[in-house]
Amino acid sequence: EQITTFSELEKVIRQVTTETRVIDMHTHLYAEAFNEHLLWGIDELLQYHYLTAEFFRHTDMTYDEYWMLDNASRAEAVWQTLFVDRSPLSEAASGVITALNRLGLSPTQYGRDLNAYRAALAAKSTSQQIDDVLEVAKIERIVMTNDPFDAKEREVWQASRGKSDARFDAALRIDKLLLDWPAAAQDLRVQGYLVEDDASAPSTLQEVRRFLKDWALRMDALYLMVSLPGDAGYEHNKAASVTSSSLTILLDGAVVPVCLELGLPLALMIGVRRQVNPLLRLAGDMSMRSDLSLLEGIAKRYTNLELLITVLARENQHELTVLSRKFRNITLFGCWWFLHTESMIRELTAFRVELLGTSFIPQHSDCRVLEQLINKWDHSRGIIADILISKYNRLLKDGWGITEEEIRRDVEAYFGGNFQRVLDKAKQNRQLIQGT
Ligand code: RAT
Ligand code: ZN
Repeated sequence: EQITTFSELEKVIRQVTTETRVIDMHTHLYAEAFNEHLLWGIDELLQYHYLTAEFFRHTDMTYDEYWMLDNASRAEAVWQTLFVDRSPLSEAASGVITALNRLGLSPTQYGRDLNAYRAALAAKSTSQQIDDVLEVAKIERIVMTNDPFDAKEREVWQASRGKSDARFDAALRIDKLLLDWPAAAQDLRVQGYLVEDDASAPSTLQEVRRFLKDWALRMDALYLMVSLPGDAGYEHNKAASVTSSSLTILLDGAVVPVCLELGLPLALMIGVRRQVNPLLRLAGDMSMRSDLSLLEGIAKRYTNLELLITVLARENQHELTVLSRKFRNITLFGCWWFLHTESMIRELTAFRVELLGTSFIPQHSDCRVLEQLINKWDHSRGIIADILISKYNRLLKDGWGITEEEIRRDVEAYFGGNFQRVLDKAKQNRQLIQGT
Protein backbone atom coordinates (compact mmCIF):
# COMPACT_ATOMS: atom_id res chain seq x y z
CA GLU A 1 0.00 0.00 0.00
CA GLN A 2 2.73 2.42 0.88
CA ILE A 3 4.66 4.05 -1.89
CA THR A 4 8.32 3.20 -1.53
CA THR A 5 10.05 4.29 -4.70
CA PHE A 6 10.53 7.69 -6.26
CA SER A 7 9.19 6.64 -9.65
CA GLU A 8 6.01 5.33 -8.07
CA LEU A 9 5.66 8.52 -6.06
CA GLU A 10 6.08 10.65 -9.14
CA LYS A 11 3.54 8.63 -11.09
CA VAL A 12 0.89 8.80 -8.36
CA ILE A 13 1.31 12.55 -7.77
CA ARG A 14 1.12 13.33 -11.49
CA GLN A 15 -1.99 11.21 -11.78
CA VAL A 16 -3.74 12.62 -8.70
CA THR A 17 -2.99 16.26 -9.54
CA THR A 18 -4.21 15.69 -13.09
CA GLU A 19 -7.44 13.94 -12.09
CA THR A 20 -8.62 15.76 -9.00
CA ARG A 21 -11.55 18.02 -9.75
CA VAL A 22 -11.14 21.65 -8.83
CA ILE A 23 -13.30 24.27 -7.21
CA ASP A 24 -12.12 27.42 -8.96
CA MET A 25 -12.77 29.97 -6.23
CA HIS A 26 -12.36 33.18 -8.25
CA THR A 27 -13.07 33.68 -11.93
CA HIS A 28 -14.78 36.16 -14.23
CA LEU A 29 -16.72 33.38 -15.94
CA TYR A 30 -20.50 33.12 -15.90
CA ALA A 31 -23.22 30.56 -16.39
CA GLU A 32 -24.95 30.58 -19.74
CA ALA A 33 -27.94 32.47 -18.32
CA PHE A 34 -25.73 35.56 -18.05
CA ASN A 35 -25.63 35.76 -21.87
CA GLU A 36 -22.89 38.08 -23.12
CA HIS A 37 -21.17 38.07 -19.73
CA LEU A 38 -19.83 34.61 -20.52
CA LEU A 39 -16.98 34.98 -23.00
CA TRP A 40 -15.83 31.96 -25.00
CA GLY A 41 -14.22 31.00 -28.29
CA ILE A 42 -11.06 31.85 -30.17
CA ASP A 43 -11.89 35.51 -30.87
CA GLU A 44 -12.49 36.15 -27.17
CA LEU A 45 -9.33 34.27 -26.20
CA LEU A 46 -7.35 36.58 -28.46
CA GLN A 47 -8.92 39.70 -26.95
CA TYR A 48 -8.04 38.69 -23.38
CA HIS A 49 -6.69 41.82 -21.75
CA TYR A 50 -3.42 40.12 -20.79
CA LEU A 51 -2.80 39.75 -24.57
CA THR A 52 -3.99 43.25 -25.41
CA ALA A 53 -1.12 44.68 -23.38
CA GLU A 54 1.36 42.39 -25.13
CA PHE A 55 -0.04 43.25 -28.56
CA PHE A 56 0.60 46.97 -28.08
CA ARG A 57 4.25 46.34 -27.36
CA HIS A 58 4.68 45.32 -31.02
CA THR A 59 2.08 47.12 -33.10
CA ASP A 60 2.25 50.58 -34.64
CA MET A 61 -1.53 50.82 -34.45
CA THR A 62 -2.78 53.61 -32.21
CA TYR A 63 -4.96 52.75 -29.23
CA ASP A 64 -7.92 54.43 -30.89
CA GLU A 65 -7.44 52.49 -34.09
CA TYR A 66 -7.51 49.24 -32.16
CA TRP A 67 -10.54 50.11 -30.06
CA MET A 68 -12.44 51.23 -33.15
CA LEU A 69 -12.15 47.75 -34.67
CA ASP A 70 -14.88 45.17 -34.24
CA ASN A 71 -14.18 42.03 -32.21
CA ALA A 72 -13.22 39.86 -35.15
CA SER A 73 -10.74 42.42 -36.48
CA ARG A 74 -9.16 42.88 -33.06
CA ALA A 75 -8.71 39.15 -32.77
CA GLU A 76 -7.14 39.04 -36.24
CA ALA A 77 -4.72 41.84 -35.40
CA VAL A 78 -3.61 40.09 -32.21
CA TRP A 79 -3.30 36.73 -33.93
CA GLN A 80 -1.16 38.17 -36.70
CA THR A 81 1.03 40.17 -34.34
CA LEU A 82 1.55 37.74 -31.47
CA PHE A 83 1.10 34.33 -33.09
CA VAL A 84 2.13 34.66 -36.74
CA ASP A 85 4.73 37.42 -36.95
CA ARG A 86 6.47 36.09 -33.83
CA SER A 87 6.19 33.11 -31.51
CA PRO A 88 3.62 33.00 -28.69
CA LEU A 89 6.11 32.47 -25.88
CA SER A 90 4.49 34.50 -23.10
CA GLU A 91 2.31 32.87 -20.44
CA ALA A 92 -0.90 34.34 -21.87
CA ALA A 93 -0.04 33.62 -25.50
CA SER A 94 1.23 30.08 -24.97
CA GLY A 95 -1.87 29.46 -22.89
CA VAL A 96 -4.05 29.95 -25.98
CA ILE A 97 -2.09 27.22 -27.75
CA THR A 98 -2.47 24.84 -24.81
CA ALA A 99 -6.23 25.43 -24.70
CA LEU A 100 -6.66 24.87 -28.44
CA ASN A 101 -4.54 21.76 -28.42
CA ARG A 102 -6.27 20.18 -25.44
CA LEU A 103 -9.66 20.92 -27.02
CA GLY A 104 -8.65 18.79 -29.97
CA LEU A 105 -7.83 21.73 -32.26
CA SER A 106 -4.26 20.63 -32.76
CA PRO A 107 -1.96 23.36 -34.07
CA THR A 108 -0.15 20.63 -35.96
CA GLN A 109 -3.29 20.28 -38.03
CA TYR A 110 -4.70 23.82 -38.03
CA GLY A 111 -1.40 25.65 -38.29
CA ARG A 112 -1.36 29.45 -38.35
CA ASP A 113 -4.77 29.84 -39.96
CA LEU A 114 -7.09 31.62 -37.55
CA ASN A 115 -10.12 30.89 -39.73
CA ALA A 116 -9.50 27.16 -39.44
CA TYR A 117 -9.86 27.38 -35.65
CA ARG A 118 -12.90 29.59 -36.03
CA ALA A 119 -14.52 27.13 -38.40
CA ALA A 120 -13.86 24.22 -36.07
CA LEU A 121 -15.57 26.03 -33.21
CA ALA A 122 -18.42 27.50 -35.24
CA ALA A 123 -20.72 24.52 -34.82
CA LYS A 124 -20.44 24.50 -31.03
CA SER A 125 -23.24 25.72 -28.82
CA THR A 126 -22.45 27.62 -25.64
CA SER A 127 -23.76 24.87 -23.40
CA GLN A 128 -21.81 22.20 -25.27
CA GLN A 129 -18.62 24.22 -24.93
CA ILE A 130 -19.20 24.71 -21.20
CA ASP A 131 -19.63 20.96 -20.77
CA ASP A 132 -16.57 20.15 -22.86
CA VAL A 133 -14.27 22.68 -21.24
CA LEU A 134 -15.27 21.72 -17.71
CA GLU A 135 -14.68 18.09 -18.58
CA VAL A 136 -11.28 18.64 -20.20
CA ALA A 137 -10.14 21.00 -17.43
CA LYS A 138 -11.65 18.77 -14.71
CA ILE A 139 -13.50 21.58 -13.00
CA GLU A 140 -16.20 20.76 -10.50
CA ARG A 141 -17.43 24.22 -9.58
CA ILE A 142 -16.70 27.75 -10.69
CA VAL A 143 -17.14 30.86 -8.61
CA MET A 144 -18.25 33.86 -10.66
CA THR A 145 -17.69 37.57 -9.93
CA ASN A 146 -21.12 39.09 -9.45
CA ASP A 147 -21.53 42.81 -9.45
CA PRO A 148 -24.79 44.27 -8.12
CA PHE A 149 -23.78 47.59 -9.69
CA ASP A 150 -23.96 46.06 -13.19
CA ALA A 151 -27.44 46.73 -14.57
CA LYS A 152 -27.32 43.90 -17.11
CA GLU A 153 -26.30 41.41 -14.47
CA ARG A 154 -28.98 42.62 -12.10
CA GLU A 155 -31.62 41.74 -14.69
CA VAL A 156 -30.47 38.13 -14.68
CA TRP A 157 -30.70 37.91 -10.90
CA GLN A 158 -34.01 39.71 -10.76
CA ALA A 159 -35.43 37.24 -13.24
CA SER A 160 -34.17 34.47 -10.90
CA ARG A 161 -32.00 33.01 -13.64
CA GLY A 162 -28.67 33.48 -11.85
CA LYS A 163 -28.66 30.13 -10.07
CA SER A 164 -29.87 27.97 -12.92
CA ASP A 165 -26.60 26.05 -13.34
CA ALA A 166 -25.37 24.34 -10.18
CA ARG A 167 -21.79 24.31 -11.45
CA PHE A 168 -21.59 28.09 -11.11
CA ASP A 169 -21.59 29.77 -7.71
CA ALA A 170 -21.84 33.47 -7.00
CA ALA A 171 -19.51 35.87 -5.21
CA LEU A 172 -20.79 39.30 -4.27
CA ARG A 173 -18.34 41.86 -5.61
CA ILE A 174 -18.37 45.20 -3.85
CA ASP A 175 -15.53 47.28 -5.32
CA LYS A 176 -17.79 50.14 -6.28
CA LEU A 177 -19.36 50.32 -2.82
CA LEU A 178 -16.03 50.51 -1.02
CA LEU A 179 -13.89 52.42 -3.51
CA ASP A 180 -16.29 54.72 -5.30
CA TRP A 181 -18.43 56.28 -2.60
CA PRO A 182 -20.54 58.49 -2.92
CA ALA A 183 -21.08 57.51 -6.58
CA ALA A 184 -22.16 54.12 -5.21
CA ALA A 185 -24.65 55.88 -2.95
CA GLN A 186 -26.39 57.25 -6.00
CA ASP A 187 -26.68 53.72 -7.45
CA LEU A 188 -28.10 52.46 -4.17
CA ARG A 189 -30.73 55.19 -4.15
CA VAL A 190 -31.76 54.24 -7.67
CA GLN A 191 -32.14 50.66 -6.42
CA GLY A 192 -34.41 51.89 -3.64
CA TYR A 193 -32.05 52.07 -0.66
CA LEU A 194 -32.34 55.26 1.38
CA VAL A 195 -28.71 56.25 1.75
CA GLU A 196 -27.11 59.63 2.15
CA ASP A 197 -23.78 60.72 0.72
CA ASP A 198 -22.43 60.79 4.27
CA ALA A 199 -21.69 57.12 4.82
CA SER A 200 -21.43 57.50 8.58
CA ALA A 201 -25.11 58.35 9.07
CA PRO A 202 -26.59 55.41 11.04
CA SER A 203 -29.60 55.06 8.77
CA THR A 204 -27.27 54.99 5.77
CA LEU A 205 -25.20 52.16 7.21
CA GLN A 206 -28.36 50.28 7.98
CA GLU A 207 -29.52 50.67 4.39
CA VAL A 208 -26.11 49.60 3.04
CA ARG A 209 -26.37 46.47 5.18
CA ARG A 210 -29.84 45.83 3.79
CA PHE A 211 -28.47 46.24 0.25
CA LEU A 212 -25.64 43.78 0.91
CA LYS A 213 -27.90 41.24 2.58
CA ASP A 214 -30.51 41.44 -0.17
CA TRP A 215 -27.89 40.77 -2.84
CA ALA A 216 -25.95 38.13 -0.94
CA LEU A 217 -29.15 36.20 -0.36
CA ARG A 218 -30.52 36.73 -3.85
CA MET A 219 -27.26 35.46 -5.34
CA ASP A 220 -26.72 32.84 -2.66
CA ALA A 221 -23.20 34.29 -2.63
CA LEU A 222 -20.37 32.20 -1.19
CA TYR A 223 -18.42 35.24 -0.04
CA LEU A 224 -18.10 39.02 -0.42
CA MET A 225 -15.10 40.27 -2.39
CA VAL A 226 -13.23 43.49 -3.09
CA SER A 227 -9.93 44.20 -4.78
CA LEU A 228 -8.06 47.02 -3.10
CA PRO A 229 -5.15 49.28 -3.98
CA GLY A 230 -2.00 48.66 -1.96
CA ASP A 231 -2.50 51.88 -0.04
CA ALA A 232 -6.21 51.53 0.69
CA GLY A 233 -6.86 53.68 3.71
CA TYR A 234 -8.49 51.35 6.23
CA GLU A 235 -7.93 52.87 9.67
CA HIS A 236 -7.97 49.98 12.09
CA ASN A 237 -6.46 51.82 15.01
CA LYS A 238 -7.47 55.44 14.65
CA ALA A 239 -8.65 57.56 17.52
CA ALA A 240 -12.43 57.68 17.78
CA SER A 241 -12.47 61.44 17.39
CA VAL A 242 -10.87 61.45 13.95
CA THR A 243 -13.19 61.39 10.94
CA SER A 244 -12.86 58.10 9.12
CA SER A 245 -12.59 57.40 5.42
CA SER A 246 -15.70 56.04 3.75
CA LEU A 247 -13.81 52.77 3.21
CA THR A 248 -13.32 52.37 6.95
CA ILE A 249 -16.87 53.36 7.76
CA LEU A 250 -18.38 51.00 5.21
CA LEU A 251 -16.12 48.06 6.04
CA ASP A 252 -16.63 48.33 9.78
CA GLY A 253 -20.25 49.43 9.68
CA ALA A 254 -21.70 47.36 6.87
CA VAL A 255 -19.48 44.83 5.10
CA VAL A 256 -18.02 43.04 8.13
CA PRO A 257 -21.31 42.97 10.07
CA VAL A 258 -23.11 41.48 7.07
CA CYS A 259 -20.39 38.84 6.57
CA LEU A 260 -20.68 37.88 10.24
CA GLU A 261 -24.44 37.90 10.27
CA LEU A 262 -24.78 35.76 7.15
CA GLY A 263 -21.78 33.57 7.93
CA LEU A 264 -19.81 34.51 4.81
CA PRO A 265 -16.08 35.03 4.36
CA LEU A 266 -14.67 38.33 3.13
CA ALA A 267 -12.23 37.99 0.23
CA LEU A 268 -9.64 40.73 -0.22
CA MET A 269 -7.45 40.98 -3.29
CA ILE A 270 -4.86 43.54 -2.34
CA GLY A 271 -2.31 45.48 -4.36
CA VAL A 272 -3.84 46.67 -7.60
CA ARG A 273 -3.10 50.09 -9.04
CA ARG A 274 -5.94 50.77 -11.45
CA GLN A 275 -5.56 52.51 -14.80
CA VAL A 276 -1.87 53.27 -14.90
CA ASN A 277 -2.47 53.54 -18.64
CA PRO A 278 -6.16 54.22 -19.26
CA LEU A 279 -5.66 53.98 -23.04
CA LEU A 280 -5.25 50.25 -22.57
CA ARG A 281 -8.68 50.10 -20.89
CA LEU A 282 -9.07 46.80 -19.01
CA ALA A 283 -5.42 46.00 -19.72
CA GLY A 284 -4.25 49.26 -18.14
CA ASP A 285 -3.99 48.15 -14.50
CA MET A 286 -0.73 47.59 -12.63
CA SER A 287 0.40 45.99 -9.40
CA MET A 288 1.69 47.85 -6.35
CA ARG A 289 3.20 46.95 -3.02
CA SER A 290 0.74 46.86 -0.20
CA ASP A 291 0.84 47.89 3.39
CA LEU A 292 -0.39 44.66 4.94
CA SER A 293 -1.00 46.27 8.32
CA LEU A 294 -4.49 46.76 6.88
CA LEU A 295 -4.92 43.01 6.80
CA GLU A 296 -3.28 42.49 10.16
CA GLY A 297 -5.66 45.05 11.64
CA ILE A 298 -8.78 43.40 10.20
CA ALA A 299 -7.68 39.86 11.12
CA LYS A 300 -6.93 40.87 14.69
CA ARG A 301 -10.00 42.94 15.19
CA TYR A 302 -12.48 40.49 13.72
CA THR A 303 -11.35 37.07 14.88
CA ASN A 304 -14.69 35.51 13.81
CA LEU A 305 -14.37 36.85 10.29
CA GLU A 306 -12.98 34.36 7.77
CA LEU A 307 -10.64 36.12 5.35
CA LEU A 308 -9.66 34.87 1.90
CA ILE A 309 -6.57 36.79 0.87
CA THR A 310 -4.37 37.21 -2.16
CA VAL A 311 -1.86 39.98 -2.89
CA LEU A 312 -0.57 41.13 -6.23
CA ALA A 313 2.99 42.29 -5.52
CA ARG A 314 5.69 39.66 -5.43
CA GLU A 315 7.32 41.80 -2.75
CA ASN A 316 4.39 41.14 -0.40
CA GLN A 317 4.31 37.36 -0.76
CA HIS A 318 6.75 36.51 2.00
CA GLU A 319 5.00 38.80 4.45
CA LEU A 320 1.54 37.51 3.59
CA THR A 321 2.64 33.91 3.99
CA VAL A 322 4.11 34.66 7.40
CA LEU A 323 1.05 36.65 8.42
CA SER A 324 -1.14 33.66 7.51
CA ARG A 325 0.74 31.65 10.16
CA LYS A 326 -0.24 34.21 12.78
CA PHE A 327 -3.96 34.42 12.12
CA ARG A 328 -5.99 31.30 11.54
CA ASN A 329 -8.82 33.37 10.09
CA ILE A 330 -6.57 34.26 7.13
CA THR A 331 -6.55 31.79 4.25
CA LEU A 332 -4.14 32.69 1.51
CA PHE A 333 -5.26 31.89 -2.03
CA GLY A 334 -3.96 31.86 -5.57
CA CYS A 335 -1.22 33.33 -7.69
CA TRP A 336 -2.98 36.38 -8.95
CA TRP A 337 -2.75 38.04 -12.37
CA PHE A 338 0.92 39.00 -13.01
CA LEU A 339 1.91 36.21 -10.62
CA HIS A 340 -0.06 33.64 -12.60
CA THR A 341 3.02 32.65 -14.60
CA GLU A 342 5.09 29.51 -14.58
CA SER A 343 8.06 30.89 -12.66
CA MET A 344 6.00 32.80 -10.09
CA ILE A 345 3.63 29.90 -9.40
CA ARG A 346 6.65 27.69 -8.84
CA GLU A 347 8.33 30.11 -6.45
CA LEU A 348 5.21 31.06 -4.48
CA THR A 349 3.79 27.57 -4.18
CA ALA A 350 7.04 26.04 -2.96
CA PHE A 351 7.45 28.71 -0.32
CA ARG A 352 3.82 28.47 0.81
CA VAL A 353 4.06 24.71 1.22
CA GLU A 354 7.22 25.25 3.25
CA LEU A 355 5.55 27.70 5.65
CA LEU A 356 1.92 26.64 5.57
CA GLY A 357 1.94 22.94 4.75
CA THR A 358 -1.47 22.10 3.36
CA SER A 359 -3.31 25.05 4.92
CA PHE A 360 -3.74 27.35 1.92
CA ILE A 361 -5.44 27.43 -1.49
CA PRO A 362 -2.67 27.17 -4.08
CA GLN A 363 -4.53 28.48 -7.08
CA HIS A 364 -7.55 30.15 -8.60
CA SER A 365 -7.76 30.85 -12.32
CA ASP A 366 -9.13 34.38 -12.68
CA CYS A 367 -10.32 33.25 -16.13
CA ARG A 368 -12.26 35.72 -18.21
CA VAL A 369 -12.70 33.43 -21.22
CA LEU A 370 -14.08 29.94 -20.72
CA GLU A 371 -11.39 27.94 -22.52
CA GLN A 372 -8.68 29.51 -20.33
CA LEU A 373 -9.76 27.09 -17.63
CA ILE A 374 -7.91 24.46 -19.61
CA ASN A 375 -4.53 26.13 -19.96
CA LYS A 376 -4.49 27.90 -16.61
CA TRP A 377 -5.34 24.74 -14.67
CA ASP A 378 -3.17 22.47 -16.82
CA HIS A 379 -0.13 24.61 -16.24
CA SER A 380 -0.85 25.09 -12.54
CA ARG A 381 -1.51 21.40 -11.94
CA GLY A 382 1.83 20.53 -13.53
CA ILE A 383 3.79 22.98 -11.41
CA ILE A 384 2.00 22.04 -8.20
CA ALA A 385 2.80 18.40 -9.00
CA ASP A 386 6.51 19.22 -9.45
CA ILE A 387 6.60 20.85 -6.03
CA LEU A 388 4.67 18.12 -4.28
CA ILE A 389 6.94 15.48 -5.78
CA SER A 390 9.97 17.11 -4.21
CA LYS A 391 8.25 17.68 -0.85
CA TYR A 392 6.85 14.14 -0.51
CA ASN A 393 10.16 12.73 -1.70
CA ARG A 394 11.89 14.26 1.27
CA LEU A 395 9.50 12.36 3.54
CA LEU A 396 9.96 9.20 1.53
CA LYS A 397 13.73 9.37 1.89
CA ASP A 398 13.33 9.58 5.65
CA GLY A 399 11.19 6.48 5.70
CA TRP A 400 7.77 8.17 5.90
CA GLY A 401 6.02 5.86 3.46
CA ILE A 402 3.04 7.59 1.85
CA THR A 403 -0.11 6.05 0.50
CA GLU A 404 -2.01 7.13 -2.57
CA GLU A 405 -5.01 7.89 -0.33
CA GLU A 406 -2.94 10.30 1.72
CA ILE A 407 -1.77 12.08 -1.41
CA ARG A 408 -5.34 12.24 -2.69
CA ARG A 409 -6.51 13.67 0.64
CA ASP A 410 -3.89 16.43 0.52
CA VAL A 411 -4.49 17.33 -3.13
CA GLU A 412 -8.24 17.42 -2.60
CA ALA A 413 -7.69 19.87 0.23
CA TYR A 414 -5.58 22.07 -2.03
CA PHE A 415 -7.98 21.92 -4.99
CA GLY A 416 -11.24 22.57 -3.15
CA GLY A 417 -11.41 21.21 0.38
CA ASN A 418 -9.60 24.10 1.99
CA PHE A 419 -11.90 26.59 0.31
CA GLN A 420 -14.94 24.62 1.42
CA ARG A 421 -13.55 24.56 4.95
CA VAL A 422 -13.33 28.36 5.02
CA LEU A 423 -16.98 28.54 3.94
CA ASP A 424 -17.94 26.03 6.64
CA LYS A 425 -15.98 27.86 9.33
CA ALA A 426 -17.69 31.13 8.42
CA LYS A 427 -21.07 29.45 8.78
CA GLN A 428 -20.07 27.99 12.16
CA ASN A 429 -18.95 31.41 13.36
CA ARG A 430 -22.38 32.75 12.52
CA GLN A 431 -24.02 30.17 14.73
CA LEU A 432 -21.58 31.10 17.44
CA ILE A 433 -22.59 34.75 17.29
CA GLN A 434 -26.29 34.01 17.15
CA GLY A 435 -26.00 31.47 19.95
CA THR A 436 -24.63 34.06 22.38
O1 RAT B 1 -6.91 39.22 -13.44
C1 RAT B 1 -7.70 39.99 -13.98
O2 RAT B 1 -8.32 39.67 -14.98
C2 RAT B 1 -7.83 41.39 -13.48
O3 RAT B 1 -8.27 42.18 -14.52
C3 RAT B 1 -8.79 41.65 -12.36
O4 RAT B 1 -10.07 41.35 -12.78
C4 RAT B 1 -8.65 41.02 -11.05
O5 RAT B 1 -8.52 39.65 -11.13
C5 RAT B 1 -9.83 41.38 -10.16
O6 RAT B 1 -10.69 40.52 -9.92
O7 RAT B 1 -9.87 42.52 -9.73
ZN1 ZN C 1 -10.30 38.68 -10.84
